[in-house]
Amino acid sequence: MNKYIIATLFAGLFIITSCSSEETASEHEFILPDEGIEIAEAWARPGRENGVSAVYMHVLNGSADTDTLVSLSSPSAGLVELHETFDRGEGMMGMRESEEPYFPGKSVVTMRPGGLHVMLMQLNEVLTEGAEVELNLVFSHAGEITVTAPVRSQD
Ligand SMILES: [Cu+2]
Repeated sequence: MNKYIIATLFAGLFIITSCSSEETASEHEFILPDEGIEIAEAWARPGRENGVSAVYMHVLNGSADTDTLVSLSSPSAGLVELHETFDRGEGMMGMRESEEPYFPGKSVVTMRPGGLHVMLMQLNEVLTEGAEVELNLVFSHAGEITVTAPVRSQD
């Protein structure tokens, strides 16, 4: 093996490792379903009664087409919305309802703290660590999916 080949191998290795950002790394941890949508590793934050919580998860769309999240509900919350986090400027972060509830085909969308999340509002029960929250997601193609998310304080 001459010096040129070794240098090329190292360069290739560097490109591979530098490309594996958090987002692409999580895509490779999951095997997409043959069709439709699967939810992986859902979890929820603790919350007080009448307060709020957030649910995070990986949405695996195995279908070739983009799917749209058309409705969200939970027996534990009066109001459930898909939220996105945005930069309000001056170091302040805000969140608002996502106007693009789209999940591209053959890909994984990750909901995580500081990013996209399902917001539970008007909680009708206390969500303590170790409890579980049921969440119903309705997609235009994949239909209704019910997820049981364990409550924990850290991701
Ligand atoms: Cu939110």
